Amino acid sequence: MLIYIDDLGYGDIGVNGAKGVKTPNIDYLANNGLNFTDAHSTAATCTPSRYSLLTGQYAFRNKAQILEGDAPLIIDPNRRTLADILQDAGYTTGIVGKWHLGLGAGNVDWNKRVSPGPAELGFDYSFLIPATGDRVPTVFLENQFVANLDPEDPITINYGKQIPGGYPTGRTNPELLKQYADNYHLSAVTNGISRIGYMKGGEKALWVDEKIPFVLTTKATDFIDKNKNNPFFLMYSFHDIHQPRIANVKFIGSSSMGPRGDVIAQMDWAVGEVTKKLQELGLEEKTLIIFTSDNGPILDDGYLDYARELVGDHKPGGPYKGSKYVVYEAGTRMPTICYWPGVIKPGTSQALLSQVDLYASLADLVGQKLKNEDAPDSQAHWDAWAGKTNTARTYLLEEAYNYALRKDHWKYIQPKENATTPGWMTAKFVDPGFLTQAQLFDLKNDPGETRNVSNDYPELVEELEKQLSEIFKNPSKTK
Ligand code: NG6
Ligand code: CA
Repeated sequence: MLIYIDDLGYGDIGVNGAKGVKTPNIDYLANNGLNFTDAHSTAATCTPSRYSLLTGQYAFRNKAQILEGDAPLIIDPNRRTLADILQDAGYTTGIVGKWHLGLGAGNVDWNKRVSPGPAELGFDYSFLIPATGDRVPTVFLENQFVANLDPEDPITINYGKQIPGGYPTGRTNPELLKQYADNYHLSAVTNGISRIGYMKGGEKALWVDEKIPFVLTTKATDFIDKNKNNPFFLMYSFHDIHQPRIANVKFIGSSSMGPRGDVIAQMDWAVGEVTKKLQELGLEEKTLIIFTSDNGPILDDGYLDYARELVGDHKPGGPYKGSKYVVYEAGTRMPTICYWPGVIKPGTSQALLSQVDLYASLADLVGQKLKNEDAPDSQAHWDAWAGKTNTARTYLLEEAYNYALRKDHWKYIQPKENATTPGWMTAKFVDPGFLTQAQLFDLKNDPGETRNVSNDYPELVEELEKQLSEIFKNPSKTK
């Protein structure tokens, strides 16, 4: 089972030093499993990370970027995905929660089966938030049909302009809003929250944000129940802790950090529910749980929920610099736990690993041979995920608005010249979106990336630059 959290930072869990919120259920997995200190998502944003996780291919090779809610599926159904591998190995496969990889082939009709989608990529079951919580359509899709859709009230969405008869917008009707948003998130208002994009219809199918954790957790535990007698793979892909951060009343005030902390507590509760389900069914010792996140933390991402003001001395990125979107370590260094009682010994691991490696590593675990064209950037490191060795990758690519390459404790950030940081980024970040200077950091002595030593090690910079251009040109699974 893969538990994939959205926008959770390295320092947002108790075992990694969280201050303003308690995460007892995640801490339980970490204390009784293997807690990784240097495991990475492939990118500092969602779509690219998910793309790499499922395909074993770096996102830049397919120009994967954050997608709007009406974008076509970005994974070619002919490509063998991680779900295909597990299906081929006899597992029943399911995904519950955030998708954000696009759906259909353009001009989607949301009132019919939306295809291609998860089924065409090897998932036997799907229950999806199609894109993000802050993008239309704000409805769930079950097996690629909008759940609870009234055929008399069909859905249309538009990312360009208001649809006649569409939901009012946050711009025209701010009095409808329960959480105010910036100019980029002021379109269709559903459930009192304005989103990116315009929408009409589907009123009975609209999700209620406060209930999302319960709906998804029930779908996840139902899937486990149904498959308790056969091998299964469940990807429980959380909406939490992405914005809009609208905690259920049960969790309001459960942290000292306002909505962002409260949805961390809510997410931790849901992790506890799925873990408990496995225990109840006696499946704990038969199930590998991987817990991780798709990209680094972010305080203000467009809604007025006072995350920045209330964070106190809690450090969402732990000791690391940067955030979601940004190439510094906190952008991709993820809270990561492997839990499998009886198989994986409790402890911590410093192994340098990327989520792109889960593909080949899990294929090894279930005995599936990869074809040459499968998973071009995925390295098989099951022994490292299982804690049998601390040695894993030599090189590791980090994708954001810049590219960076890790080699052991060294980190090289490639400069991006003549690039313009998007306006909404400059408004929000102290660190610019694009970094225009070459930077080299020695993370062993400077984990916070404060001293650029590129001038002291010109040969290393040259080697890492060369290695990067090699990765850009060729599959990197053997490097
Ligand atoms: C950004 C959105 C942000 C969030 C993010 C996706 C703007 C200005 N900002 O483009 O609100 O939705 O995309 O987050 O549109 S992610 O975790 O799915 O990558
Ligand atoms: Ca994310």
